[in-house]
Amino acid sequence: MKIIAADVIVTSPSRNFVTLKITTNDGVTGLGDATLNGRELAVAAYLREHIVPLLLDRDPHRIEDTWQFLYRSAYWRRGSVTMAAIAAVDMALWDIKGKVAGLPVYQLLGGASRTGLAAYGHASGRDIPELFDSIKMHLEDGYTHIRVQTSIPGVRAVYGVAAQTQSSGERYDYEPASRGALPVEEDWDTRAYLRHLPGVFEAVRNEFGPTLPLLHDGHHRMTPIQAAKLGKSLEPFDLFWLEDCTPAENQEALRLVRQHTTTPLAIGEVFNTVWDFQLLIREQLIDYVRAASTHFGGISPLKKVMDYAAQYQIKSGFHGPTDVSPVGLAAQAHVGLAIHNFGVQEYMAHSDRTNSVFEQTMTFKDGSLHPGDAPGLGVELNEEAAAAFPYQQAYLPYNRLADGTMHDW
Ligand code: EZ4
Ligand code: CO
Repeated sequence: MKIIAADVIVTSPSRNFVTLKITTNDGVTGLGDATLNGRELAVAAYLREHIVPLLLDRDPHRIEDTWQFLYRSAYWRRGSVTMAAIAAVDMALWDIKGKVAGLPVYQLLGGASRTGLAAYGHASGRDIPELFDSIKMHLEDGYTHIRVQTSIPGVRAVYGVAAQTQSSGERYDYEPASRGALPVEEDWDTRAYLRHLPGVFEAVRNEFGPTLPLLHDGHHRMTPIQAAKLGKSLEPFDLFWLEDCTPAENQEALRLVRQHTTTPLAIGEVFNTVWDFQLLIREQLIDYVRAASTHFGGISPLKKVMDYAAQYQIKSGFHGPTDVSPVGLAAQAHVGLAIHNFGVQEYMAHSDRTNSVFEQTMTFKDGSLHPGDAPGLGVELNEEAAAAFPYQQAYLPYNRLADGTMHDW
């Protein structure tokens, strides 16, 4: 069996997605997600110009060898563009192997370790009543774990807070897909945030009781000592996790945070490789691995990092925002179903329009996510539907402090 074609499809049903489709001489096709939010076309070009020519005539069954070949032969290692491109190839080859075997990918990874995946949804509110409504709506939708993000007095726009009131089943975008030529500028004040957040979690616990697992994303905005202070001040509210409390390029910062708080920590959505987690796992500085199959080189390295993490009782919490396509989401759902040390899956649900382009066997029922039992990943791209939604330039927002200083968004 050999690869006879590899096509890169860019489509924007609700937001931009880059998909690699590999075709074999037997007519089997496999899909991979290569979406890098805000820098999509760089990955599309990397694939088209530098990877597609290398795939032709290769044996699609040699997943590990192809991964190592693409990683090592580039010489210039790691980086989000390279690793998203390699991820797409890896996923597409697992998809093909599953289809040829007649098995869903999770069966090839060792079979199911559970009946389905617990998932967390994104609740948010500009004030407490709106936040409570959003939490109730997510509970009604079946979510068993809830991420809580709120506005902060004095700050105009905050990451993770929907700008409009949400209603059940309605998709919202707090991090556009803001169509336009330039990224949107937002503001930030860490001291105001640290003062405000504990009271929000106290109110949520008072309203919803002690058992509901609550999560929060700090989105890389704090210094180590600020993160330590926040973790400590949230301890009475028993968070499931505090995510990205510091910009984790400085991994040693987490030693300081760890010394001060027992609030569980989740990190790694912007990491690209197994090696990015080496110190954090070895020193047990985190509790959850936040990698996404799409930005991490695919299914193969995700399985490897989780097997390493398992030795330290560190669990998965794979990154599943809507900028990970249904293909990327399926890829990590298969891993999550198979590994022993699954924690929780982030699940925002794609728009109906996105789901009309990516036809899926994935189900979310009674709070449990399942990739389905179709051979391969369980996602097919409707190319005719995809063609109706051409690429639209879109950037993530960015932050400035009150005095104009750039800050992490
Ligand atoms: O901001 O994926 O936990 N989830 C997140 C995401 C990221 C986006 C960036 O494209 O932090 O919402
Ligand atoms: Co995050």
